[in-house]
Amino acid sequence: MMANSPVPLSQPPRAETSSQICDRLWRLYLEMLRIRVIERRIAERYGEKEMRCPVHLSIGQEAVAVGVCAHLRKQDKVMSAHRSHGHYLAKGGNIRAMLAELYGREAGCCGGRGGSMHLIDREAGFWGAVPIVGSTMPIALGLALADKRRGGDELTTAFFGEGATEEGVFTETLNLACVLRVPMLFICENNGFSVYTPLSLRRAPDFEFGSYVRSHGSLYFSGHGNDVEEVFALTGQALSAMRQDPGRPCVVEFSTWRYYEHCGPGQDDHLGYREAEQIKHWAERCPLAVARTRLLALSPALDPEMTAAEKRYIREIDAVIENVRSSPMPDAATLQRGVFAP
Ligand SMILES: Cc1ncc(C[n+]2csc(CCOP(=O)(O)OP(=O)(O)O)c2C)c(N)n1
Repeated sequence: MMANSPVPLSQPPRAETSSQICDRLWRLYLEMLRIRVIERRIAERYGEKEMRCPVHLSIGQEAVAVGVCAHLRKQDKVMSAHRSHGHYLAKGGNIRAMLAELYGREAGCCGGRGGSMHLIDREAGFWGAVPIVGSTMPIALGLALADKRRGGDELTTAFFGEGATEEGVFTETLNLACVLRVPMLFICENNGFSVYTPLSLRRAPDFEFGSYVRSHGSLYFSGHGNDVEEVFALTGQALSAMRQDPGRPCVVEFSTWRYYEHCGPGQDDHLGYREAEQIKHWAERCPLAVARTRLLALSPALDPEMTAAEKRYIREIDAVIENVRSSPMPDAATLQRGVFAP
């Protein structure tokens, strides 16, 4: 499991052999494949109307979740937003608790009350997904600040889309992190759209996100989010820059693309809000296909192993789904649990 990497953040990376590089890419690929298979199954079974919550699939964006989380230890903390399945899984979140949550079961990670947008697995260091756009960031900053005050060495990472950076709370959180010198990692997944609205209608043509971030006093990196090796390498650079400048937060922006509709199990390119050329551009850059091509060039013998791994993940997710479907619904007597308002 990539999420529990034995390499502490405090150690700089060593020079690697090509077999180590191939081995790492293989593990990154497998983790992306696992997430893809799980989300594809969610999409395929959604029409049965047993998952009664909205789903925001991250199909197409797996490389960011996997490449970033591969650097994190179990005790490092991650928070996410409405599109959180990939982050939860890449951080080592319990798959049965996630599926049970989507199916509204008692065994769900929120007791079946939250659904897809409220995942949490603190044991795995996944401190929660919050679907109020942008609101994850100050909570994550609070976690990071608490760790800093306790003298801990845990790293807190917040994943969010570029739409969240248009909320005032992004500026407030980033500013406070810089002022209080809290070394938090902000990972922005820029898929170009806030629901149906492209960036070109949301930012002035000369708006420069990196300069904006840096002007607060934060570190900033950007790169291709559909290349898992680049995500891994860039995150490594970001962490190393943070180590060299203790107390400085860092924003890393990755370009990427969601292949499915904003919310739901289908595709919606027929609606015409994304240009055919963009769709083609990103279809040719599927993060799994990019990694697969590179892996096969390094080691053609992996081809049958890829097929076998996919079949294994499908069997595993199907078994989890059947187990979850036969598990109990929450007891109606507990309906008010967690309700604080009168
Ligand atoms: C404060 C707030 N405003 C609006 C919404 C409705 N909404 C849900 S997702 C979304 C788009 C978010 O875009 P982005 O942050 O880029 O993430 P993406 O969906 O592209 O992954 C919006 C506007 C919300 N959930 N919360």
